[in-house]
Amino acid sequence: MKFTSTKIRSLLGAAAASICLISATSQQATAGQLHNGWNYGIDALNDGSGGSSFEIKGMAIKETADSIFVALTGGMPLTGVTNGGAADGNIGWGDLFFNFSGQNFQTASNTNSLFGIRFAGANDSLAASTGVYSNVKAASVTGVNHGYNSLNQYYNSGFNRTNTQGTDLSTAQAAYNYFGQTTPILNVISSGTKVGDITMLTASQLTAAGLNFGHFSAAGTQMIGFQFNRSLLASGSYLANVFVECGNDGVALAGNLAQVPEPSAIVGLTLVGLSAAGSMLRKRRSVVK
Ligand SMILES: [Ca+2]
Ligand SMILES: [Ca+2]
Ligand SMILES: [Ca+2]
Repeated sequence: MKFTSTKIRSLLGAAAASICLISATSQQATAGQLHNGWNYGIDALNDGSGGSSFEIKGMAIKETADSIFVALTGGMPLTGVTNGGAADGNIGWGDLFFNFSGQNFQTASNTNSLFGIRFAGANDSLAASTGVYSNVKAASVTGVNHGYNSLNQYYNSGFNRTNTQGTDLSTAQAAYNYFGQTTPILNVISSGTKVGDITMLTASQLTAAGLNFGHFSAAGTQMIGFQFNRSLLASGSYLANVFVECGNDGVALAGNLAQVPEPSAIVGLTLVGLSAAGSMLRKRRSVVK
């Protein structure tokens, strides 16, 4: 049998295609809504208490070989809004959490098992600076931000809507099961270990990376995004979530982060491909001779 270079290319192409298929499938296993490489959690468009500034419309996450991208949209600016009822005169975003533990949020918090990301430098987070934190415990700052003391109080005030915490925690009961019903809304990092920094991204950088909340009719007036090193987070199924500082709106997103390949594994895979090609070429040469 003769191995032509076309045949070798098609064999290697098939191998590459099957690797892509595996990684796409693993993300799809637990993701809500995938579009153009981003995993979206689209929030109720009418559950922001206090007006359009407090309305979250959605969260999206994208994983590449070396980075995690996060995007948030709605009416809340990165620097928050002026509010006389808040202790610091400002209400803004809380911190973003990733929970890989499979436990509910309070259990994960009590065992310092959360990852947390402070992305809003002007908020009331107890994390010292913006960045990615591991071994995180969470705290509530709704009380000093003119906010709700529990999800129960928020829903009883008339904000119980379908997709209350996005499409992945769509009902009040699902939110109670995960966050707790009458306990404080834990929305900032209380303690943890800083493991790395984040890089803020502009709306045009996010668009260039394939982000499109408009596909879900969920583009807000504010677009917030950032990027950080893939290796800073764990792998596997996660639930990510963020609330505003007052608890007036929140959104969650379920997904799956692929196993980070060891550098040696990538080299190994490449070597297997090269040696397979080399062996085919050698065979071809021997046939030609
Ligand atoms: Ca909302
Ligand atoms: Ca504040
Ligand atoms: Ca919400």
